[in-house]
Amino acid sequence: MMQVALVMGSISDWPQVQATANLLTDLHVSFDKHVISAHRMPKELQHFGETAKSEQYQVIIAAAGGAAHLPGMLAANTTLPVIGIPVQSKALNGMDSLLSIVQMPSGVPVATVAIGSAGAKNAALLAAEIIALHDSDVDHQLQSFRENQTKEAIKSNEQLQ
Ligand code: RP5
Repeated sequence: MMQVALVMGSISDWPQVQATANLLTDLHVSFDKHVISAHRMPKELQHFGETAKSEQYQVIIAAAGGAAHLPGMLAANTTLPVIGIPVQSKALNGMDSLLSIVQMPSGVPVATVAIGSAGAKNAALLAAEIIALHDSDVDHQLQSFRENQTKEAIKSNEQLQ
């Protein structure tokens, strides 16, 4: 029983999604990984969305590039929170992915993070913040993450000398 389903539209997305997986691990969030292509595996996509709640997932993170239907179609098939990562595509540098994911019409939300590396990390942090509402260990890891980040930012002043 995993807390988060980490789904990507293609194995070609994995190099970008790896940052999400690494941070989820650091934050003690349990997850499993899936390639589900919206256009190549439409039946599997529907099944995954429909059964995600009974599989006991609490959050779905979905990364996709180009005409990125995956996060929206997963969201259409579940009421679990879905976080969408716009993969940085080659042709349009991820603007296509971003607009496809963020512009969900009213009624079916996808929490969309930034294109590429920042978004991949923030997706993990946002998922962890949701999980932390009911998981004190994850909450503690998030507090430590923030404290370290602040310390490093303050310490970076030393580089100015
Ligand atoms: C999307 O199409 C995937 O999320 C990927 O970003 C993009 C290209 O996929 P491949 O043709 O590399 O499999 O579905």
